Amino acid sequence: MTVALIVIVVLLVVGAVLFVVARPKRRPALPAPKASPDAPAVARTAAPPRVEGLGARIRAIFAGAPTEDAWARLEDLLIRADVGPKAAEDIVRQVRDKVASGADPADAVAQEVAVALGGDTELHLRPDELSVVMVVGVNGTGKTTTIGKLAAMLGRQGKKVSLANSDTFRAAASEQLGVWADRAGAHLVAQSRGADPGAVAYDAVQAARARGSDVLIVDTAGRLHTRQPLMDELAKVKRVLEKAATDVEEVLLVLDATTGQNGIQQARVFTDAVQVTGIALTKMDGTAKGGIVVAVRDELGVPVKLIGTGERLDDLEPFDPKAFADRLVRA
Ligand SMILES: Nc1nc2c(ncn2[C@@H]2O[C@H](COP(=O)(O)OP(=O)(O)O)[C@@H](O)[C@H]2O)c(=O)[nH]1
Ligand SMILES: [Mg+2]
Repeated sequence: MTVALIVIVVLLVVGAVLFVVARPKRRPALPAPKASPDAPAVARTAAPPRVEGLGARIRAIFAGAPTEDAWARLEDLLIRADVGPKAAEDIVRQVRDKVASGADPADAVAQEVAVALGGDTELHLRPDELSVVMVVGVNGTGKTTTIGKLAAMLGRQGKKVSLANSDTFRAAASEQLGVWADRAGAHLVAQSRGADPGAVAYDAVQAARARGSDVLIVDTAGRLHTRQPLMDELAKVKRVLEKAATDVEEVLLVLDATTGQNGIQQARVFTDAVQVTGIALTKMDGTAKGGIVVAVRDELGVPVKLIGTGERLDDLEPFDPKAFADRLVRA
């Protein structure tokens, strides 16, 4: 009996120690360069090494005259930074032209990345009446968290914000949104579990109007294992919102930056089902591979509008292509 007790206590202590030791550490979004400039362009593997210090590596590649090998290494470097093969090829082609006419390679890469990321990156909300923002994406990407942070951001701009949850399937979903509404000082449109998502959306518009809100942000379901019914449900919620309000100003797709190319493939079903107007790229604090922003923009054809950098209320930034490209390449 006592022996069994001692064994259990020892196991518990070992378990606790392992838990503390093995816990992943958070990484900064774009860490300072760890210069190993002439690391060889290794073959791509399923889990490519993190690319850190893109700028330092670009400068190292072009330390001498630009050779064919240097251009191939630049393309490989961009791909390993998650830029995506197609965008990497385009960027290298443009940079070659610029360098041929005397530009600095790192500057030219920064400029081309900014161009690739350009377009309309602003959130468009109505100044005069209720704006509706619908938020879609796979479960776990950070929809609810981003909605909380966005509500806080809009609140700081003096807007009255209502939040509604049209994922009535999960009871916990509404509770989580309620916690974020409290933190952000937003108004939560309550609904009962199991209600029809379209009906919830309709009631939410009425409630937000009655309350005099400037913005209504609608959280949605993201269960992928029932893919087709989910897309039908989202399309229906959007139609109901359009009917109840004047329009849906923004359909934001939330994408987890740490999922790389897989996340982009998954996101495609959403861009096909509901016309996505902007991307919120979350967990940029969890990846050193900022190039994913370029791949997302290039492969989904939708501008990145928001960047999530953590789990706190103010860890959301409006996306600024030029500042981002500079930060990526100067690192
Ligand atoms: N590090 C980090 N974690 C995030 C970020 N956004 C969301 N998360 C975390 O991702 C997890 C899933 O978020 P949640 O909002 O519930 O995702 P949802 O299922 O899409 O609504 C939670 O643990 C969040 O705290 C971010 O920008 N950075
Ligand atoms: Mg959620």
